[in-house]
Amino acid sequence: MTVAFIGIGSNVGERRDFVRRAVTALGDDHDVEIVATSSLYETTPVGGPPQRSFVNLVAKIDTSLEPRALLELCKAIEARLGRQPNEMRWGPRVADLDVLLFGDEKVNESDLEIPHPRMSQRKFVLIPLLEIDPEIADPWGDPYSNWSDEAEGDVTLLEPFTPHIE
Ligand code: PH2
Ligand code: MG
Ligand code: MG
Repeated sequence: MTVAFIGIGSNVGERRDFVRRAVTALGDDHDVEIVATSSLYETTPVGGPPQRSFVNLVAKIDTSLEPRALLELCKAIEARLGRQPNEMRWGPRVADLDVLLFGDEKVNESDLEIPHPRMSQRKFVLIPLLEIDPEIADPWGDPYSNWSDEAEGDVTLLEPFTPHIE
């Protein structure tokens, strides 16, 4: 089993519901156990066109999947929640699930980079991540708390996470 962190965001429709449903779907997978979830945060969009603010959360999981299988699971959940393929990069989305960290592993492939290559520049990732695990460091031992002051975007606490009830 490996501890991994997944960043989840939504800025279309019932944003909180999409984030909750994404967490539920992750936890429903036989090979994933949700260990902790951050609060829900309202966050200003970073990059992309002018668009609605996001709701973001980070989930800490324990998984027996390999990184690529975890990526495929994230994509399948996005599709199940109604995400359209070929949408604009960094544009509006009902659900985005990104593998942020996977144990101490480093992955450098064209469609999968771990740690997530932009996570240390983004408050909407760092603030929820540090809420769950204030001591968390990258695979080279550099603590993510070093980055949170200079990172981009504004982040406001919305509410604690409560699971989605079907
Ligand atoms: N996701 C992006 C691009 N910009 N901004 C915020 N606030 N939250 C996101 O989840 C987000 C973003 C690309 O996936
Ligand atoms: Mg993303
Ligand atoms: Mg993504």
